Amino acid sequence: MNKTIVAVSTPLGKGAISIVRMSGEKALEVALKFFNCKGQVEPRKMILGEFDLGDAKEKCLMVYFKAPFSYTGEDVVEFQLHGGITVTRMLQERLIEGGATLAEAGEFSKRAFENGKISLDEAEAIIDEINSESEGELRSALSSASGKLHEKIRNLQNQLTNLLAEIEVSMDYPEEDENEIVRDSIFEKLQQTQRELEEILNNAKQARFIKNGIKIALVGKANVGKSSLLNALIGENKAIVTSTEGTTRDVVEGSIDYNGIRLNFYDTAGIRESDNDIEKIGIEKSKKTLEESDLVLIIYDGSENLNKNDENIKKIIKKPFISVINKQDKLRKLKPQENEITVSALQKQNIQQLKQKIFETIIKDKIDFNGLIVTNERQLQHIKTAKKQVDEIFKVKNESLEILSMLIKKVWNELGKITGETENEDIISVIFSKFCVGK
Ligand SMILES: Nc1nc2c(ncn2[C@@H]2O[C@H](COP(=O)(O)OP(=O)(O)OP(=O)(O)O)[C@@H](O)[C@H]2O)c(=O)[nH]1
Ligand SMILES: [Mg+2]
Repeated sequence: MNKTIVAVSTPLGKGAISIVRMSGEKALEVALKFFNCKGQVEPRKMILGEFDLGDAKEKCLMVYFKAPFSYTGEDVVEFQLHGGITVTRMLQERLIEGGATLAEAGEFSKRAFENGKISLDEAEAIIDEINSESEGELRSALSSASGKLHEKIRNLQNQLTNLLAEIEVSMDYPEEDENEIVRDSIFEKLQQTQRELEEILNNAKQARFIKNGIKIALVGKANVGKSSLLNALIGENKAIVTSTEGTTRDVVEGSIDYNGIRLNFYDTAGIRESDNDIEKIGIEKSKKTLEESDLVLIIYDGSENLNKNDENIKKIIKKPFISVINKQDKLRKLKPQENEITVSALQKQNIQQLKQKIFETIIKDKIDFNGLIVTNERQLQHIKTAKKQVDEIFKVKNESLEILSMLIKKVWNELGKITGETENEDIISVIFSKFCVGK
């Protein structure tokens, strides 16, 4: 028999209401040791009563979900109370005294999975939802929660099942030429699987942007206004600005959310020839930041003509970039070319347009929030492995049907690690341990 578990399900300290949740066979029994109310407790009906905390009594609401009609599929009791952290903790303590056990991280959802209430993929989407910081990420988590990825991977598994059946049948009729026809047909279908896996992997790149945000390096020669631009973009005076060349030495970071996507900006030391040791280190750091970024803003001082430093910088950049001509409030010597934008970091002109340009450059119209997005590193790894396994099969096209069949089964199993179809205890435990307690 499963233990009856308890946890606070709402973030402690935030919000006016806290929810304490219990799940397991003894949930109602434990609850009624402390909860007094008038009238009968009926499933799915909120009931007002008093909870005996020992020293005090707390007015609260209780609701009972009878198995299997609950989140976990077990008997569930939830208390809603208005008290702050202390009262919430006390209530939880009382339930533990009464026989419940403190839940481990993710245990509620693990039970929901074990009782067939949610798929493994949905469970992971719930983790993402809990941990997500920006709106875009949340939406992608929700879209996954509706089981889209799961459905897609299930379909791929079904395709493979059909293939396996086809091979199975043909092995019963081992005429030579028949076999060749089957082989062609197998590889034709396998190619479809390969394409679909590749498509999912391409989408995953976008998902990484949603989850971790985009790394944007601000580079340019000294004094063009990189630090001023960082400050303008994040709306905060984070980086030091002076009229002296070589002000910035360390990389300064600032982030904003734009259209639900996190933009992480990195202001760097101006790149130029320098004899100063500290500045040299700063310039090395700039180059490293450049390497790690997804997008680069190359900043020019529009009030001056381009010089050798500007040209050298342009040469070392091998990433997608946007040229930003700063100081448009001053005398204009540089005319914007295609894919260039003029701004004034000092007077905060065109900053909004720059953000929009950044957004469009990275995302273009590739992100489809309703589309299929893998939000999670573990799923991604399995899809990558499955794709590799399929690629390998193409390299051994002439192997016997038995061997091909075995290799295809391997792919099936790999995908099963996402849908939960292979029910390997190991992965299941790993996933659920990532939940916060109470979910
Ligand atoms: N007129 C005008 N001046 C600007 C603008 N942006 C920056 N400046 C000035 O240019 C000087 C250098 O600005 P910073 O932001 O420190 O330039 P930086 O590129 O970070 O310089 P380093 O860190 O030394 O490489 C300061 O005096 C700023 O006030 C602008 O849009 N218009
Ligand atoms: Mg600077």
